[in-house]
Amino acid sequence: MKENSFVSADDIRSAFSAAMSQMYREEVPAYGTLMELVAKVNADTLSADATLKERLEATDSLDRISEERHGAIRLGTPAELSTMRRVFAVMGMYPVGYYDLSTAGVPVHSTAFRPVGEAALKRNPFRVFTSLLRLDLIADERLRAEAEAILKERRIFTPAAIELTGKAERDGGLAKADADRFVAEVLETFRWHDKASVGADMYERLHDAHRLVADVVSFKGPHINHLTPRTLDIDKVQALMPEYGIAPKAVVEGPPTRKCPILLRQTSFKALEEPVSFRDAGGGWKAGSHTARFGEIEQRGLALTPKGRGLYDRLLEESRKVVRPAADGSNARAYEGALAEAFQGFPDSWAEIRRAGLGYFSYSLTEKGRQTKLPGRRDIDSLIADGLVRFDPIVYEDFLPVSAAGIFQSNLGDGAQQEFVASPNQKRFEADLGVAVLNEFDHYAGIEQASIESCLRALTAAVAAE
Ligand code: OOG
Ligand code: NI
Repeated sequence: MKENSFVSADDIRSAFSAAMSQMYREEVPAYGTLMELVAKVNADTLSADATLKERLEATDSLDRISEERHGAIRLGTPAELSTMRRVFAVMGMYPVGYYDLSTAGVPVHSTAFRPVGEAALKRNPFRVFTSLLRLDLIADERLRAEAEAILKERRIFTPAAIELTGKAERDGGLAKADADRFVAEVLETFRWHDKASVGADMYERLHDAHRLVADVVSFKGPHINHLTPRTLDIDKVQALMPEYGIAPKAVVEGPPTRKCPILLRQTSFKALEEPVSFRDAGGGWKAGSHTARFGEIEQRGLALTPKGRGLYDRLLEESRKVVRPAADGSNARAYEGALAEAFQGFPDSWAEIRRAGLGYFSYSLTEKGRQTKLPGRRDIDSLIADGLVRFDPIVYEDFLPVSAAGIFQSNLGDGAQQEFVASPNQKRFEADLGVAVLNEFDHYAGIEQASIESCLRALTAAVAAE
């Protein structure tokens, strides 16, 4: 009885995503401009491409596009990460995937909190790329100890956010008034603070160790550092950004332009230098600045199987052996050329990709399939050949480590390039998180399999019902 009065986790997530978008629009006006540009390009793309529109409608995913965004935060301690996990769970967001960014010279490792399961994703696919700072990668032991001591003292969640999270866990959900309060309280964790919690000297020392260390340690909380809308044509948005007064990063990360989009393509505009003040010895404030918040857009395509991902990784590496994109954009055209050349090796029609087992697809009955009754089960390929079943790409909901590294780097500036010994430590991350992360491939395979089962059931159930 009681459960009926709970707001669903999906609705809480939707409300939270909308509140976050509103807050970021007020805090970073360029984000609002980007949202307008993306909405325009998406509308133009849909009116020019009837097949795409029909496909999105048929798979019930047209509505989610304009609602769709991801954000990113960087946390300082294991305790913050495990509490964040509990908070996101109230919104139906679970940790999927492990990303090691030490290889790219960024002292963090990460996961993405996101909805899992088709229905939840369709309702609202809001995701948060969540990184945990790795002080173990910082060489200066004294600084490391000082940073740890500072982080240990801070409280990134309001008491009410913690209390409501506990209540949701105990009762199995939140009623309307509590859910509203939960959204408002949790939003506080993501808010920008223009007063640092350290002095300018300490900030400088942290900054010298790595700009990211300063970003995490110097502030009261893990301000949201970008929110990323989903576009249906990233090349067009990239080309139009300067007209809207936004300077894009040199190259689009991820696969090249293709007829059939795969995985994820992303581009961003550089982080803004914003005024902040630091504590001074006399108890007053000293003016300074900090650079952390930026804008990003992304185009999502087909989720790849381990075989398809293997091919993607190999082709990407091949192209980067030919040209490594420079941050200043000086070799951007050459890089795009090398990328397009390398990806000749990746089939560019849905049918070929499916036949080669490179991607995950969702299967559904065609009109003819709905009129048909079969005496027994048949294999899916022959049902497609007979026009009874159609297949549509399953959207990639996750992130790409090489792309994420490119996004981090473009926002850290060239001066921040640093070498760390590659040291993925998923076990440590999961111990800090308090659970194992979900495996993304299992998840897509499950959605694909369920869609096949449901086609077969419907085709044979028609007979049973006769
Ligand atoms: C996260 C960068 C990664 C993406 O979309 O790959 C990311 C960060 O800068 O904190 O958001
Ligand atoms: Ni991002």
